[in-house]
Amino acid sequence: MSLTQTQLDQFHRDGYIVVPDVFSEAEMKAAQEAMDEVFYGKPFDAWLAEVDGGETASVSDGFTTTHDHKEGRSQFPTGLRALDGLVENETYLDVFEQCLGDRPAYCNAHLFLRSGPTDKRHAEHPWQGYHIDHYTNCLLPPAVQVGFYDYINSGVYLHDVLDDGAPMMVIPGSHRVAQQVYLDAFAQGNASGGSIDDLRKVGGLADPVPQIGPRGSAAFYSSYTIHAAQPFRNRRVQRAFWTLSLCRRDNAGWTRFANPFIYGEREHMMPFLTQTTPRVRSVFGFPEPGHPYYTEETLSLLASTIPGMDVRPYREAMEE
Ligand SMILES: O=C(O)CCC(=O)C(=O)O
Ligand SMILES: [Fe+2]
Repeated sequence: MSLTQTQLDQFHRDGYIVVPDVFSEAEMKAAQEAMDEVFYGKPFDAWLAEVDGGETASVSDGFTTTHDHKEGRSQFPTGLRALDGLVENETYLDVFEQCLGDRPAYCNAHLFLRSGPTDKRHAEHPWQGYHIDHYTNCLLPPAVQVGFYDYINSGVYLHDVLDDGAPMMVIPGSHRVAQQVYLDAFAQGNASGGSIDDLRKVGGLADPVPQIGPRGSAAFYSSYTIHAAQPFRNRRVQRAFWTLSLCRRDNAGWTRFANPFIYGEREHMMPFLTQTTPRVRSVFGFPEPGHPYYTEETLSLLASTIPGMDVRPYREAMEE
């Protein structure tokens, strides 16, 4: 099974799709047990019972770039077959390939956990926290075209994700207007890097939709798609995702150069990339001056997202 034309059209229109039945019940059960072991050192229910019994709830939510917990490791590969083996699912890879329109190349992958009892991984207000994930793997702000410079993030649902279990909030169609949204937001002082400070000040977007889905689904979304975390209404559940990001292979030099250089090494790499020459930046995957990626809009966004970077050589080559 891979996407029907209708599903593929939906992905291109909305910037995301949740595909059911990509993984089997048995695969998800084994993966969830392994993931519980990595984060809690025991099944979630056993951990929840301890929390109910008054023990201190302690779990490393979300992910970090050097994620070796005392219980296990959450960056790919974890060393646990029930988790690492999910990448071999042919349907899953087919869907990536269809959505990307090219054979895929690896950006990054990790376990992503939000645990109801302890979760703080959301903004205070529903209009806060909207962002694109693009800068996790790529330093090049959104181009006006979609489907070439963006990449695809995916989350595999190890269990049912219901409305009260903090499904991700996604804005349909936002990937197609991400460039303009960020240009406007920076002009209004309403953006910090990849984040929009106040969604209410952004006009013309559709209402956010919760990305619910049954166990065994896989969600796919463009790295330009604007989304946010929301709080758990039911704090007695967790949200356990196995995640993977892949980009187009013909564009991997640009879209994945951030990893590992700015994923785990960001604090060291960013000052260097900001100061260095266009020629050296191109060694790290930036398109060279004169490349059609550079426009007034992308240069404006680059100046906003990499403060201190001298964009003049790129502008001069554009004007030639
Ligand atoms: O999975 C969620 O609830 C949203 C989290 C998110 O957007 C992120 O960590 O980038
Ligand atoms: Fe995100």
